[in-house]
Amino acid sequence: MKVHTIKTTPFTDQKPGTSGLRKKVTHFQQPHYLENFVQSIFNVATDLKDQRLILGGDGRYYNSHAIQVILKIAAANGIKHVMVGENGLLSTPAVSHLIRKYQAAGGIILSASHNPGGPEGDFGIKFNIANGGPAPTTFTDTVYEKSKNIKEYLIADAEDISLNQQDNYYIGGMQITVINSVTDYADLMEQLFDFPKIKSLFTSGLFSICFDAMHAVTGPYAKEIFSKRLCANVGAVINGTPLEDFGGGHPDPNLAHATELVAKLNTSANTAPDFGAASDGDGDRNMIIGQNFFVNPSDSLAIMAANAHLLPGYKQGVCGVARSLPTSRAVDKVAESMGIDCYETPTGWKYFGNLLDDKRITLCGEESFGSGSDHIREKDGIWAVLFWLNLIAIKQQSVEKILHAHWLRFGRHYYTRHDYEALDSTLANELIQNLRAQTTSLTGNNYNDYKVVLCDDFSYVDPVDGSIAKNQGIRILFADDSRIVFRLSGTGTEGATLRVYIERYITDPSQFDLTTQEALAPLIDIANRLSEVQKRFKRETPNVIT
Ligand code: G16
Repeated sequence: MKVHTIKTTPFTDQKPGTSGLRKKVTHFQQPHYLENFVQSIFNVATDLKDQRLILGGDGRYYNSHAIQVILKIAAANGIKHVMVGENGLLSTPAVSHLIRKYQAAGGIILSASHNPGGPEGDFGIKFNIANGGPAPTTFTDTVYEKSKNIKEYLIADAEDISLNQQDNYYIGGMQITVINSVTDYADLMEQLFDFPKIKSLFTSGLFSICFDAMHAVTGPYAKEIFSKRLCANVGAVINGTPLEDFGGGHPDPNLAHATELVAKLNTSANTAPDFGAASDGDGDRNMIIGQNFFVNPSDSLAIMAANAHLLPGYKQGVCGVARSLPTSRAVDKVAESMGIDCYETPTGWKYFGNLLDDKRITLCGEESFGSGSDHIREKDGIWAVLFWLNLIAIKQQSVEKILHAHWLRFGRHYYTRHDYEALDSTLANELIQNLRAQTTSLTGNNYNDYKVVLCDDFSYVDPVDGSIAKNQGIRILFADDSRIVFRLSGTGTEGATLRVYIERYITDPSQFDLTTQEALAPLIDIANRLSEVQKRFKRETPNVIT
């Protein structure tokens, strides 16, 4: 094998965010940009040498090209074996599972998650470590440092590999196995859930599902699992063919973007499916909806914690739970009643890894449409859908009934997130700094009926390795358990995105049927006043409300 050593100059902006390096495709297309970052990963992950690597992505534009480049750089850097998904497709949860199942030393996932794709859209690269989870900040910070000083990268002189056929190939001494993207993952799901019971739900003819794969990676997984293995109704999977530009859509499973699915569920016609769900670009997010009924992701996590013991894969019970800072505290109430620990972590799935490895938690989740368990080390969209289907098959109740019963037992956390996108980064940082400067003085203040009892900039000390993450978000806690959190997104590719998270806890059942924005109106007003968001950015309303 001939290896070329290519001289290069560093880029200064290869700092991974909340979840890997995300940039516009056109940015990645600059000469050496992709190669520099990949070589920087190999320069840090030296334990990959002579080991196995898992490689795949969500099928977005630039996926196939990046895979061929990475294979050649991997061969030149002494990797022994790469398992790559057929047609370059692997969902993020599937990569996490494959790393663990085949004892790989790591995995590279090509995705910008829920961000739009296509030549004008976004692209991204994530590195996962041997436990199957996202690389911790210590790793990504070191990659960033290396990228700022890189002088050369190594690349094998080789032909492109045929990715559309399951087979073994070689670049020099490195073996490449093109694998079925779905089978191993589908088999794992079959171990965790009661497939015969879910199947009988569908074959009864009384229950139907609509799953929106949003022309992203989960299409093939959904067809194999819901349609083939579980014999779901005709039309169970929509937008099931992965496309490089996601069909021009925005593959983010929320009410604003999964409009086709929402329209199917929010109708009085008797054609409406009983259950709706969607997943994102790389298959780790999920949205769950019933007929005319949206399940808030924070509530979904709480429902999972309260009911997991009913499902075969979790019959030993839940040892502990975790949620990210901005996720509502609905799961905290469940943990309290179960007498188990509930951890509050910064935003980012990587913070759950140590808690899962140390067996402190079984379930974890985030408001950003992510939930998962100790079965892998990523959030998992299809898994969440199966969890709900299994629960419905056991309880024989609608999504709405399950939620109402939960609120009666634990109370209801009304919850919303307001996103202001593409803001001037300097002004956005100033807004946060201004709030940070007020954290001490706000405590004790009254805003109408709301008294501030705690205000700080959230810091997290990892209880397993003692690592510290500072400045993770401004949180304001009120005497009635309401909360407002402000932080800047770490996943955007254009300017800054301000996220404002607002929640209110209600125990009076006569107040369980307010609209969310109505229930939260006084707190939204306080958040706007404190942040001065309208005045600072001349924006009357958020771009996205979830
Ligand atoms: C990523 C992370 C999540 C995080 C989300 C939003 O999700 O994996 O942990 O909650 O971004 O992060 P931010 O608020 O910083 O934009 P995904 O699905 O995009 O990989």
